[in-house]
Amino acid sequence: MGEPAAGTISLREVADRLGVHYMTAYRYVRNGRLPAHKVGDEWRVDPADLAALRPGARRTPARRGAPDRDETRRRLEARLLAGDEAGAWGVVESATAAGAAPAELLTTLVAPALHHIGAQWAAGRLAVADEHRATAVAHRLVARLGPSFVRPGRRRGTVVIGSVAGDRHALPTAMLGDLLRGEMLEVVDLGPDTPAESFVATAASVDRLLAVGVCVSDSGLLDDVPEFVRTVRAGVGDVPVHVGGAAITDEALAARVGSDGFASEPADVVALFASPRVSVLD
Ligand code: B12
Repeated sequence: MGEPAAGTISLREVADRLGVHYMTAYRYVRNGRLPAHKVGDEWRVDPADLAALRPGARRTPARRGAPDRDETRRRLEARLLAGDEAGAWGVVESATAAGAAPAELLTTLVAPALHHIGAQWAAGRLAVADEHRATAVAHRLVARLGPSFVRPGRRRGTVVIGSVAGDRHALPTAMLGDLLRGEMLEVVDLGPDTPAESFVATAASVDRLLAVGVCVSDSGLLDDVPEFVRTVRAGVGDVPVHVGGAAITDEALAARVGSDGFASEPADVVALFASPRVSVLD
């Protein structure tokens, strides 16, 4: 068991300093309002974070009654990095209670938290272990939110999505899949590191195929993508093959790797897959 970091205080002391019950202080930690980390069985808090929690020092919401989106994202990010699923879910629930729809939870809360974690890692401020721990919790949040995207009714058609061979990122297609399901599309998500042949075989096995989506997060794989897309395209006939994700930064690059379309904003991504120009298949 590690030693508490110098200067940090226990939750009991937090409760004393705030003049609240121990369980109230604990709730602040679990719902992400108060950053804390665990040493053995004990939560430790930096007094600077405690000062920021005091009413006088609290951030003013952007709009009266509206939760501050950045603040909520920061709270979620802290819980992800602490590996605290219950606390992270608490943040998601409080955003839901404040009116956020499931798609908004993914696009304005979970994805931005992950993007920020990625940027912090790239800047050398987080270790890869932190990123792994946060991703594991994010996977569980996405899984818990999954059923809320499924509605009864006729599907517009099927899309097959997955990450390009060699790309280990699984969350982008999991989240993209839910956004598309929420728009009445049937989604087959092949997950990370999918061979081109698996895209082809799956595409041949589904009803009313509308489009294929290849996700590329790691730009180190970009050289292989044009050949990959050619193989997929040769196997799926006239169906559009879209390439997107963190490594596909603009339209020109999308075209260069052989994509039929480009979109980066969530609403445009959904529109790209649900585009009427592919409705001939129905
Ligand atoms: C979690 C994570 C990991 C985890 C993945 C675990 C898992 N099970 O998924 C682990 C630790 C394994 C990992 C590994 C690596 N990672 Co990483 N990772 C991330 C991180 C933090 C989050 C990814 C994520 O889930 N994002 C959330 C999703 C929802 O966002 P999104 O991908 O942008 O998707 C949205 C849109 O792009 C779009 N979209 C997604 N797919 C598609 C497809 C189509 C067709 C379309 C139209 C749109 C679309 O819709 C989504 C919803 O809006 C990102 C940071 C980031 N900016 O995303 C880095 C990031 C993607 N990783 C990065 C890197 C460099 C790596 C490594 C190379 C690091 C290394 N040296 O080992 C390895 C690569 C391993 C490999 N071969 O794949 C870089 C990539 C930079 C680049 N473009 O090349 C990023 C951007 C971090 C950074 N800022 O530098 N990573």
